[in-house]
Order: sequence, then C-alpha cells, then structure tokens
Amino acid sequence: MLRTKKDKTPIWIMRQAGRYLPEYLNVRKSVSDFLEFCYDKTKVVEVTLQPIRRFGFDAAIIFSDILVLPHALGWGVRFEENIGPILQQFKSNNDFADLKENPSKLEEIYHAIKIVREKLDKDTFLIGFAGSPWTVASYMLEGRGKQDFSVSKKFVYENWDLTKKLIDFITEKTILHLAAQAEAGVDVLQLFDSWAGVLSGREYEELVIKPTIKIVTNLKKLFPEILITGFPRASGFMYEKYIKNTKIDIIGVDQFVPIEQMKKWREKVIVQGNLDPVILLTDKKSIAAKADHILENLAGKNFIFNLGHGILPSTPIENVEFLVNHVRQYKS
Ligand code: 1CP
Repeated sequence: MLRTKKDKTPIWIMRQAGRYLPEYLNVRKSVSDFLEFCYDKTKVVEVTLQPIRRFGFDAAIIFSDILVLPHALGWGVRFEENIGPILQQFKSNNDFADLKENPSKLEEIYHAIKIVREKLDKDTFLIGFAGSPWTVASYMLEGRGKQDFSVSKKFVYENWDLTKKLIDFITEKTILHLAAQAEAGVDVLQLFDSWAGVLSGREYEELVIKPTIKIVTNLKKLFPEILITGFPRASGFMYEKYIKNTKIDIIGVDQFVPIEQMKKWREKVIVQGNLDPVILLTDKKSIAAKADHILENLAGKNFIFNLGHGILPSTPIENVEFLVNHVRQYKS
C-alpha cells in the first residue's frame, strides 16, 4: 500500500515548498498577491517540484493554501505581508449569500496537479489537501489568523445551529475540492485541522470528528484506493478517538504526542510526524539525536517521517539536507 524508495523510511516535510527556500522566494516575488500566486498553475507546478529536486523527498504536496476554498467560493480573503490572512467575518445566516460562487478558480489547481503527476517519477507520492471544516470555519469566524479563538469559540457556543450549518456547508465543498484533486491524480489527501486542538467535548465531536467521518466516507466511496491523512493538530487526549472513529489511513502527529502513543497507534494506522520543527534551527548533533529517537522507535513499519508542524521560514537548508540523509541512511 505504501510505496517507498528501496524500503527506506519515507520522508516529506509539512510546508516543504516555501519561504526557507531561495528558489521559492525567487518565484514568489514575481507575483505580489499570494492568492493570485496560488491560482497560477505554471508557478504552482514549479514551486511544488522545487523541494523534490533539491531533497528528493518521497512525497510532493501540491502548492496551495487551505484558504483558497473559501476564497474561490466568493468569500473575502486576502493575505497581507507580515500579517497573514485577513478574512471577511462570518456573523449571521445572511452571510451564506456571499458563499455562492462557483469555485471555477480551483480548476487551475486541478490542472497543476495533472502536470505535477506527469512530471514526478512514479515512486514519489503526490499529496493533495484541504483545511478541515473547523479550521477553515475558524478563520472565517475570527476574520484573521493567529488569534486566541475567543471570537470563533464564543460564536460556536452562542450559535450552535448556525455553526453546524456553516460546518456542513464547508464539509460539502471540501469533499468536492478533495474529490477533484483525487480525480486529477493525487495519491494521498491530507486534511489540515491545525486548530482542532482548541475544541473539546461535544464541540470536538460534532465539529471535528463527525465532518471528518463524512469526508472520509464520501471520498472512499468515490476513490477506494486513495489514502487519507488526518492532521488534528494539538488534539491531545482526543487523538485516540479521532483515529478510531474517523477511519483515516494516516494520522499526522504533532510534536506533543509521546512516542509510545505513536507506537501503539501504528498497529492500526500509518503514523506521520512528529519531529519538533524548532530542532531544525539547531545543530546537526541535536537533529541526529532527536531523529534517531524517533527512528529507533518507529522505523520499519507504518511510519512516515515528518515534522510535528510546518517547517519554519528561518530553517537553514543544510539542516534539512542533513535530516533527509540521516533518515535515508538509517537501517531499521
Ligand atoms: O507569501 C507567502 O509565501 C505566504 C506564506 C504561505 C505559504 C508558503 C501561506 C500563507 N501559505 C503557504 C502555503 C501553504 N499553506 C502550504 C504549501 C504546501 C507545502 O506544504 O509545501 C500548505 C500545506 C498550507 C496549509 C495551511 N495554510 C495551513 C495548515 C498547515 C499549518 O501550517 O497549520 C494553515 C493554517 C494555513 C493558513 C495560512 N496560510 C498562510 C499563512 C501565513 C497561514 C497561517 C495564518 C495564521 O493562522 O497565522
């Protein structure tokens, strides 16, 4: 099921195409607007392939963003330099009127996937992705990134039925977006639920687990061969329930989960993670020690090497090279 290069531990890195790479910055500077960049298929193909050329990762992830989906549906989304995303704020039922657009802009992304799949060698996976409904909704409710979630969570507690209606709406559109990526040729679909961990109890159950079950069930019906990764970051004690109930094939694990848990989980699912991205800002000796600890416990069965969250823009490239070689040389 899991193709790997000569039976080595497979490795890729979340946010592997991005700001730590000079060749990315070089292409990125040609377009001032980040979303316009995301819909330019020639540039998307180029920056998706850059980390594969440089490091020979076992998987490429199509260059895009989780917020292209609401944007393509007509929602106000823009990215400001050094600030991040700024969004129109979802406040009431009337706001559904602004979510009516046919997301034809996304066709560029599906086209880019076809081209990348043709260019990649067959041993390299291609990953498509979307934000999970809660994570996308949290941006729409907060109106921006990097918040304490008091606005979105207050909305959830005070407007339960409307929240569920919004989550249902995003869930339907996410299924279509992921199905189109599968149709275009990706091998794996990853759901980034970066903000799953701010919810608990009933809210986690209804806004994280149930929509994920719906997404997985629908996609598996259409594409029985596709592998689906769930990354419910910072889910702590809820991780176990998420794995059991959603039936995802691969679980993305953040850096806060103990390795003993990952060892237990990989009896049932493939585990992916969980090196702390900050370790890549240190020295080779520290990187080797942390990577070895993970490899000694997990290499050889149902394991994909990755970070616990996205690579930091200040990461030195030679540390990424060192990590990839180190993982490749490890004999399980
Ligand atoms: O100009 C730039 O280069 C902007 C920086 C940037 C980049 C490189 C943003 C803005 N998005 C991206 C690409 C991106 N986003 C990828 C590329 C594919 C790859 O992995 O190589 C992916 C997978 C994402 C997914 C994404 N976007 C997530 C989920 C993963 C995570 O890091 O938690 C989230 C939360 C976003 C929102 C987003 N987009 C960009 C920023 C700065 C943010 C975070 C905003 C915030 O809440 O602070």
